[in-house]
Amino acid sequence: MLGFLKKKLKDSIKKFSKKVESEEKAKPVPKAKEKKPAKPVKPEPKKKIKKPLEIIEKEIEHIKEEQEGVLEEQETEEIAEELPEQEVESIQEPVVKPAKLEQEEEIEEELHVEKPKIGLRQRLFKKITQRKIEAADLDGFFEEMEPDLLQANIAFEVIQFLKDQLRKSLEGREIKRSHVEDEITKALEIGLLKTVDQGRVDIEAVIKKCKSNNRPAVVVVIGFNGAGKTTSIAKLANYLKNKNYKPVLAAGDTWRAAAQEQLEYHGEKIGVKVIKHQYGADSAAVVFDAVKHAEAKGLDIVIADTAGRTHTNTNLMDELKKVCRVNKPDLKVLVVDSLTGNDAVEQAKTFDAEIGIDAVVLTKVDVNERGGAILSVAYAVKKPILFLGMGQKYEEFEQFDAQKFVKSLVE
Ligand SMILES: Nc1nc2c(ncn2[C@@H]2O[C@H](COP(=O)(O)OP(=O)(O)OP(=O)(O)O)[C@@H](O)[C@H]2O)c(=O)[nH]1
Ligand SMILES: [Mg+2]
Repeated sequence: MLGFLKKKLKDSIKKFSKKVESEEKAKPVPKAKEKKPAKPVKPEPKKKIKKPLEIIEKEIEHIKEEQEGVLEEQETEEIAEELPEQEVESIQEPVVKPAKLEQEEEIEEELHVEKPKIGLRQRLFKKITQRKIEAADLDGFFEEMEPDLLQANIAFEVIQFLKDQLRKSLEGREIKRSHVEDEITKALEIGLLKTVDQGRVDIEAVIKKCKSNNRPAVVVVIGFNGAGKTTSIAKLANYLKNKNYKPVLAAGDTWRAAAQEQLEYHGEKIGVKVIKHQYGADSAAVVFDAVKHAEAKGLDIVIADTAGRTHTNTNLMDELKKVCRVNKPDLKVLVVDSLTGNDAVEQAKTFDAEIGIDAVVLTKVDVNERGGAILSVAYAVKKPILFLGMGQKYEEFEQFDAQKFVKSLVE
């Protein structure tokens, strides 16, 4: 489950931390004591060479970078300012270049350059063990990761959000090189959590609140064709029944052939009554009857099925609005097939805009390798995920735990 997404996240993190490590290897810092003995100078006629100022400046800069990392710009500028013209003229070009450290010492001696005040060892140690994360590092990270995230069905707006989150957490921070993998994982975890954790809906608390008002809770389940509404209704009823609540189901899909029989089949299996009318009947009326039945029998919750519909079907959307207007549900739950690609976000946004949803159930997560829809839908509608459908069996229905979900992606 979600193997593709997990693998892509892990690969990107590993690549990023390896890159930082390899930079360390690519720039070994010479030890101060490892001076190479200067080769004997060939007895060539000594020639005075006038070196342009910028060449000497560059030389100093290069030597210092080699020895102790990047020389602070300010220092170099100061050296340049203090450099008198005559002294430049007096420097002789060596015939055979001595070892860099020796060369640096000579030039510094000639130019009376002050040695760094901060201990070299400390500087070197800091440079080797720590690394500042720059904007370019994160750009590189996302450049590599973005196609994978898109392939995993993560919406573009979610990727942008993750980028911003990572920038906020990491950019400009000095991070121990040995901790890069941990730090980026942590930052990604926080970003993913902010994406998918849109609060909680405690369905038991809803039932209890309604019970204190002497009425059953009413839940209307809506969504696209074949998303898994009817199956999820049966799973939810089974879940609540196992917690000693008394549910009743309303066969509000009076439109699709065999929809009522399908719900009755599940009702029988889990031992929960189903209220139904004729096919073609008013869906709002079926739910209304189920609520009356629950009130009369002292039941705890009515869970209403509705016909699957495309979010662009105006007639069916109007029917759904009527169901809600007449029965004033306590929860309107949108069921989304997690296998749906980018369209999942569009579906969720339209259902929310038209009907106003309170929570989401994502189904078929058990057969979903990509997983992007889970992140994208939650982020798009900013509504909590209530359950994940994890299979065809009634008990394969998991209460959504955002932290656990995100941990499982990055661990
Ligand atoms: N693997 C898997 N299959 C699921 C899950 N949830 C639903 N299904 C299957 O998805 C198919 C459609 O499920 P339904 O519950 O009929 O979907 P629906 O939204 O009610 O469909 P319509 O009423 O036609 O709009 C069925 O074959 C279910 O068994 C799930 O979590 N995992
Ligand atoms: Mg159905």
